[in-house]
Amino acid sequence: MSEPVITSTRADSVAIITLNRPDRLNALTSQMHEELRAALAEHAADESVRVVMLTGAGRAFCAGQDLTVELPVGPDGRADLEETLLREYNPLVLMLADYPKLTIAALNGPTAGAAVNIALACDVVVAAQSAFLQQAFAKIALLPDAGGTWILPRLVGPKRALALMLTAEAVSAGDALGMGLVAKVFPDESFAADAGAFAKTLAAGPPLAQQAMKQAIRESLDNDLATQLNLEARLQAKLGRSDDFEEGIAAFKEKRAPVFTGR
Ligand code: T3D
Repeated sequence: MSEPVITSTRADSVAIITLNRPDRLNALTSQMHEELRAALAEHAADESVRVVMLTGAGRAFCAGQDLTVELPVGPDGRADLEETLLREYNPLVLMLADYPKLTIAALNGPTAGAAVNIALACDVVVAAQSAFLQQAFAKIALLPDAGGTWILPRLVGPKRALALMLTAEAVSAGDALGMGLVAKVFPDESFAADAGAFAKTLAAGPPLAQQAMKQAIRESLDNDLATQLNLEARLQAKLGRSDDFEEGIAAFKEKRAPVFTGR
């Protein structure tokens, strides 16, 4: 049995999944995909987990697919990349897109290739000052996968998305913040503590409302305004009947911090 390549730890209601192959800049392998999906599934089923944070061990977040492993080969003797995408990347991205907890990608350092798009599939991305995001695919004559061609034009617009893909240029954390790819940038020295504190703040938020926000944002991409207004009304009706709404109102009146239970 090979050594695990991710670690999974807990700090109260925040679960932290760390990609752990620092000598390969945490590049993704089949084993890592398998362990990652298993850890995500475990935290999804755990009622006490509110936020899952994904980060990297050592100096990088993740350098994308491990380019040194043997790739599946098709009947023509050439690499069969579709097989890997259908078996590993696509299920991971779909799992993140529909995940029942909040997810944070905490980019502690270089983030390249599919790792950028996996990070963007998380709900919120935070980055260390020295981190960068690089759609590195053009350098090896591929197109961005793991949902990159879907998420990037929606986040930065089609022209800028294409330019980032064509040039494969590294986007600094500061520029990524300006483009809306990253929500917060923290100093390198205090990154783990700052990202952890940020995760804790989100974990204290109202889980049902947070999930409703995720759903509304996701559906807004395909909805017209009237449909979206109806969706908001439907979701708000449910939230209005929740214990957490009562708690929010009570806490406001009593001038104290609310304690949300997700009910
Ligand atoms: O179906 C499919 O399989 C296709 C799916 C594709 C998905 C993808 O993600 S394709 C894109 C793959 N990723 C890349 O092309 C990025 C490759 N890495 C880099 O460009 C650079 O390493 C970075 C820009 C990320 C960081 O540069 P730097 O200078 O800070 O570090 P380095 O010296 O390049 O890397 C340090 C070590 O990590 C080095 O090993 P060594 O020389 O010390 O033994 C390097 O080879 C290794 N490493 C970095 N990236 C990968 C990797 N090893 C395997 N796979 C990698 N992706």
